Amino acid sequence: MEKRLAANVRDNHVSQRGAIDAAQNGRQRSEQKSRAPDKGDYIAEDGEELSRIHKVRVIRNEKREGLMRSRVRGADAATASVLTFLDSHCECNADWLEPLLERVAEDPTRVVCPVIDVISMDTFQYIGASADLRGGFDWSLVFKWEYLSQTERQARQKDPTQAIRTPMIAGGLFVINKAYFEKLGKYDTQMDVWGGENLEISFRVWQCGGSLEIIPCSRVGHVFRKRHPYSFPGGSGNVFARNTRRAAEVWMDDYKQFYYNAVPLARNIPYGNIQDRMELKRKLHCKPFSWYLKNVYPELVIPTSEGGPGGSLKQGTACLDSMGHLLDGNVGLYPCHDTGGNQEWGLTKDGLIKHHDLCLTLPVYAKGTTLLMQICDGSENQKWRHLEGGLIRHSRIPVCVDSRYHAQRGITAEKCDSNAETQRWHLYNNNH
Ligand SMILES: [Mn+2]
Repeated sequence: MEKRLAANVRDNHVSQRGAIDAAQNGRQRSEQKSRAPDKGDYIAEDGEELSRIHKVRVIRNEKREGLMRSRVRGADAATASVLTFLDSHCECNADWLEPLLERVAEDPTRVVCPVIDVISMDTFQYIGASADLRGGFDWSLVFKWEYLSQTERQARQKDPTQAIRTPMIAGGLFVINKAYFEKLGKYDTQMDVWGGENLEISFRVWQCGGSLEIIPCSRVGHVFRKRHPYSFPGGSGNVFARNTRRAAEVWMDDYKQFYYNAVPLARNIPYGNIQDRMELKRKLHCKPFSWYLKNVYPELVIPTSEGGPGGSLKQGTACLDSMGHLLDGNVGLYPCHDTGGNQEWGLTKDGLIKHHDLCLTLPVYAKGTTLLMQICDGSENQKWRHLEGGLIRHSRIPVCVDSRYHAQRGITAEKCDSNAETQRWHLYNNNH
């Protein structure tokens, strides 16, 4: 029984691999075709050789669909009770499948991945990867590998075969019960090309009652490439941000603001309609993102008014202070109390001066203008440069953040003057 199940699954995984091959290699195929063939050249149709393998079924999309819709199409066509998704650029190691199937057979709400070994992009050499890793992310919502904690690594030394709970899956390689995949809502098929779908399915599995595991007894090699070997209609950054926004909007509740703070440009990317996915979340009675953070990924640092990237902007013993004002309010100067709160300001690499999710903004390009706190939108009137000597100059016009009228009008932008004490600001990190 076990063996037959395994054979069926293998059958299905290859058929999906075919579908993905077809989708991902569409561009390559057209390039191949455009080359004038030499006499006697035989150019195989994409997937033709795969389809000669026993039990393999190749499914070709009529047009480019991207990986989410292609995978759903492969999954819909599969007949076995367990699905295995593998990128086309994988090589399975010995006995890779059984440990994965066992975990899913024991509990169909487990979604499991092998340890992903590295196949060299240049030489195809197979290089074993560390099994002390799991998948995580930061607030930019980009997947990253991270080392298990000291305690977890020690526990693993006692039993190196035990499953590793992972907050996120890399996305290219995993096994899932087919009925569970369907119940959970497959993939968000309004996502395009590549990216963000692993984030979305990871949040969904955890928040809706399942779990994600890496199974160290299973190893599959994967070619990690430096860039995508295909084009992204609309640009890879925009497609990735759109997909990621869809995941954040559906699954992260108010915590999505931390994503927008980390990637301000994403606020302006249209992400389409998410009603179906919100309905799915409601229907499955999925838990809130706060539950996920508390129970699955407590290591993710939540930016707060204490700690985090915050600091203060000092002028002698006085500090830049929001004076308790909120959106569209002006800011003032107040004796430093070094406890964050209204005096917590951060200067980002992009040149934003941030107080929580508000940015110090020059609303009009003119000297004498009162600065206001507005939603960070990455626009030019929020970009500043902290110069040597302490001046904070606007990126567009030669005005600097100035406190000389703070008692009357709040902090204003005045003609930059390196001799003016009222323009000299020092950024202090409150964490040290
Ligand atoms: Mn891949």
